[in-house]
Amino acid sequence: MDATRLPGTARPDQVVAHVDMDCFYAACEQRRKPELSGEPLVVGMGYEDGETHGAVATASYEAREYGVESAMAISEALERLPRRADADGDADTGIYRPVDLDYYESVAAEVKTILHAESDTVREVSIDEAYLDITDAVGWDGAAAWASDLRATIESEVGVVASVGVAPTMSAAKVASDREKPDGLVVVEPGDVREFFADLPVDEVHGVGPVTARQLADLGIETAGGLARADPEVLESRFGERGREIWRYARGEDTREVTPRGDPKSLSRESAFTEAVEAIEEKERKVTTLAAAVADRAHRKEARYQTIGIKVVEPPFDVHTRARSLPGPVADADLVESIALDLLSEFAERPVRKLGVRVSNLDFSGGEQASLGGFGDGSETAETAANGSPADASASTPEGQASLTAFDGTESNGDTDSAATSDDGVDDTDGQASLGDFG
Ligand code: TTP
Ligand code: MG
Repeated sequence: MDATRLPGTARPDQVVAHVDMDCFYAACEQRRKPELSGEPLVVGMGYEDGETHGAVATASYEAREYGVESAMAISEALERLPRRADADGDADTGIYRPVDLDYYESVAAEVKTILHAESDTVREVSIDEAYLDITDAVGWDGAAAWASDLRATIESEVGVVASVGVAPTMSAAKVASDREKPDGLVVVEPGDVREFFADLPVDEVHGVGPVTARQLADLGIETAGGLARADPEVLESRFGERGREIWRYARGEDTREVTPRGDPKSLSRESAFTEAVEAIEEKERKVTTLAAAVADRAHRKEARYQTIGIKVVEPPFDVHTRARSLPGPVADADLVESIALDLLSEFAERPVRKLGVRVSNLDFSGGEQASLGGFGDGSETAETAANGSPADASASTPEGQASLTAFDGTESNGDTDSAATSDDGVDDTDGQASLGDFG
């Protein structure tokens, strides 16, 4: 399809995808306890088992049918959906669980790794949400099929469900991902943006909250289409500069481009086997390929790294991470390979369905820095590190330098910030989600 120029879009052919996980914290709980799937499930912040304090972080879509929603007091949620007393379960009762953020961040990191494999331009905006610029990687012709494949990959590889919106602008993509939640996919092609917005309630326009929506209703504006047709002068006099901004958004105009923030905290590649593999040779082959790919990625980004790690997924979703830190940053593909293989040896006998290699503790200072005093000597460090061979996350290298990091989970937070709990935590994981490329 030919790209149609829209007034106010940053690039005429821009293709933006917005990915947002469905009832994310609840979905994570359901992944870890499949018997919770399909149940009314409430995840409470500041909530403890059996108590009534705290607030709803999220609720499964089954629980939402009882009127339970994010930010509601747990006490109120309990009135709408009483707590289930025993495992057999009564009708019209729900299961309540406390938030386990470390776990959700580890799941989010797996999703983000897949997203970073899809495009070089990914902006993570919250734990369960990201924008991707797929203009070059996919384009309009393949956008719908790509989004459908992406959703399938996330569900099969991570075990949680994403809704995806694809549109020519960030604001339209965000609205689109929300449109058919849960389990939704909406593609808004360039010529259709105005029409797509026309009948939406005005509070779905980016930048319009409940207060502004009420004020707009006073002006007789209830839909995005109505807002788009309103006089921008009137809006500006009423709401200031923001008035013109929401008018533009309602018209599908949005000049923002998807920009990743900051330098990546880590670089990684991962790849799944079609089915679980036990043979060590096959695992080693994959780790060798992944190690080379990660080292190459770091080379292209002019990054040196001080920590080298692997991720091993045992079926179904049992994620193990091992890492080893060096005394100083290096850029050495052989070292990435030898350490990764050494870390893998612990899993020689175990069934594995997915492997990953990651470098972190990145240094972008480039070659101008003073000599590292031998830290760059790969073979020597490799030998030392290989001898150290820490077999689990509590072990340390002989130099006592171990800062063992994880791809996900609590230990990664200070290091890779991979779960992107905030806007500025960008983990440029460059994962390999497809089976073909490295197989
Ligand atoms: P959202 O994406 O807003 O919500 P969600 O993923 O639970 O549901 P949806 O299917 O509508 O996308 O937020 C992501 C997570 O952030 C959510 O699972 C829990 C957390 N959260 C809170 O802790 N408090 C809140 O008020 C909201 C809105 C979300
Ligand atoms: Mg969500």
